[in-house]
Amino acid sequence: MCVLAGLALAPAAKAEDGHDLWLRYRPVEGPARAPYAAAGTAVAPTARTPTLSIAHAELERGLSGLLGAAPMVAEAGSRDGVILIGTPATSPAIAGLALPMKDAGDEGYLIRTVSIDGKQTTVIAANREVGVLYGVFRYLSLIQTRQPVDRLAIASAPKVGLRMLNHWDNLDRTVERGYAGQSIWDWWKLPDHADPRYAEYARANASLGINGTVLNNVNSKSLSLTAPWIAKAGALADVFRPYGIKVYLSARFSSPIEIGGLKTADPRDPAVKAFWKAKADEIYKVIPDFGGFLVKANSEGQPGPQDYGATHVDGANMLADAIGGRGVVIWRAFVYSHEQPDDRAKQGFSEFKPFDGHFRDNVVIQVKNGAIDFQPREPFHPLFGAMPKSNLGMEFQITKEYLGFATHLAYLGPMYEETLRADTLVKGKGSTVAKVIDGSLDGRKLTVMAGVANIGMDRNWSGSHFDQANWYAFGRLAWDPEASTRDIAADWARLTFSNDQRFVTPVVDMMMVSRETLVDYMTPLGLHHQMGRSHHYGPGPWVKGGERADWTSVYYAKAGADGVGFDRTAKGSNAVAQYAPPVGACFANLKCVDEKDLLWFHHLSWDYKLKSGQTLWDGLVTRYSRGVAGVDAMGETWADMSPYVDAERHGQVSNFLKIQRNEAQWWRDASVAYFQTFSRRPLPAGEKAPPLSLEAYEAMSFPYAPGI
Ligand code: BDP
Repeated sequence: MCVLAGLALAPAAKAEDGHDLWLRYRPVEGPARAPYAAAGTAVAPTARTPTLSIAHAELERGLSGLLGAAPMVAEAGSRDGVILIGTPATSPAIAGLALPMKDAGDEGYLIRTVSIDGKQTTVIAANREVGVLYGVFRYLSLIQTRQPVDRLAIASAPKVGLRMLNHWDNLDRTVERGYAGQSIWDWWKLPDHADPRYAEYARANASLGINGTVLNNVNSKSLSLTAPWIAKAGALADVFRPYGIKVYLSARFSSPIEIGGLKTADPRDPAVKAFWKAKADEIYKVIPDFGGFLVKANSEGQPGPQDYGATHVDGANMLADAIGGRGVVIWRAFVYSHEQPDDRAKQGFSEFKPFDGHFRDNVVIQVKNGAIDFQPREPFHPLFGAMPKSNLGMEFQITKEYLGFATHLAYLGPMYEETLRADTLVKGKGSTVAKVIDGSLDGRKLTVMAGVANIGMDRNWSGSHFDQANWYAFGRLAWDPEASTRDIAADWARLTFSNDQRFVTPVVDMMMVSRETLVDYMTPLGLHHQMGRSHHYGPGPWVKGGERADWTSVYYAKAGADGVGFDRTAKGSNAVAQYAPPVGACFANLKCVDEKDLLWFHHLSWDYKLKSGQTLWDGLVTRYSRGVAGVDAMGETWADMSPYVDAERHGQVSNFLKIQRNEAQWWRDASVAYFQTFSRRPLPAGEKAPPLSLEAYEAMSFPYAPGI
């Protein structure tokens, strides 16, 4: 009785746990509803192929959720307001319309308002069935975000061919750098039991146009390439196939030894070649549309061709030959070795640039956005634009390993956009990273954008509600690397929370500054790699010693009595020389370099004068504090949003913002305490001294930090 009474009094915004992501299809209410009701809720019969059945069901689900109408089936042309979906091959009615289908490309779609037998009809048409599914999601999102749908003339096609998630999921269901619970792959019960989450996962990704997923960690185990595990991957591939998603596997380079009984994994050895060819054949028997291999080789202790005196080209091409025309080999450029004393930022370029033009056509070199490692801010990787005769793919990190795990609110759209819009200048102005990635700069056909997934078993998938926005933004940018991340944020906020402009405007503003706020309190002015050792949680600017210098913070900040920063000019490591001359010259020139990258490229005295007129020391401290104040501002904005968000989600975001506030303060205090031991200067006026001693910050330990 009591429970029922409580339910009856429930507030208008019903509790939500975030599981529905941006696909909530909550009813359109009030006057906004009428135009949509007129535009149509009747869906014409659709050919019942696996993919078109999913598209049809999604349309019915969306319309009935949004407009409340029981979807009616009506023939196109039988009345106004019918929606017709399909391909020219599956629908004679669509074929008869003679639409400019080439505008839809291979995977895209057209959405058009047309007249059929004098009746207004909405057509969602594509050349391939998966394009119809993408078009259905787009159509529904128009209603979800309250845009008109009565005179549509949309054509959209992805600019990047392979739009992929990389899961760093282990076979025991832990997730390397995962902050959203266990891996969603319940390997133990596969292949016999397919958890319903797999189809939900595929649906969510298809709604963004993501068309590939690497199931297992780049730090991989050979076991995943044995028959029982191939069968498990095959069961997942069967679920994903109708959603247009291909399965890929990370391949451990030493597998010929570990599971093939060979004494070597030398890529030039005929037995090794035969092993991989047979392995590929075995996989293709189970997964006929297998996407291919992702390989981390000779990086951070992983095996690779260099173990045998062979090269990345030998390794990648050998695997590419084993796969043949059936798929691709994605070979990561994230390589560095502690035996190599040179600046770690230079090593990827130094190892790969000389091989430009040597890789097979079905090899893609996957390059992280920056030259170190997914830091809160990095200048774009110098390999972009430097290998015009090779397929170069982008690797972004969606999971926030270095950006506050799941509890810091940081919308990564602007970070991705910053890299994608960076101008390499290799072919003059406008040679942006986006144009390298979409292949247009160098006429490359095989194009890739990959994101390291932030998905786990948490009900809200991503560990926090706002981290869903990073998955969403990644997918949208993979479709169109030149899209505006402000527009993407606005769409996401509307889809996920509310269309009320009193919500959308402040929340989008908050999202757009959130990553800069985080940079301020973690690594202002181009500092990088200052986090805690190994788990990467919290500040650790004092981290030094241990197995390798380039895993320490002191290697990167080089703080001393004389100043702070990593000199990458000609006087230092000369990493600037890896960029096209005008770009490198600008980075090297204190008058030209953007202050946001200052200490990435320069080692400067504590008294160096910033553009503001402040000294470097004062500017550093005030930026840390500005970051903390920025989190306060986010907390205030969010507090005002309670009328527009259900209490459950509002409460979780509020709590996380409190965690973020405390940790931002900790970052600021610990960093100030540490750097002050070198600057030996007082804090600028009005700045509070850190409450604890440096030793106290250094002594903090976090043995159970997640993600390792
Ligand atoms: C680093 C992560 C590590 C990954 C590595 C990679 O800390 O867990 O294995 O990147 O990308 O940032 O291979």
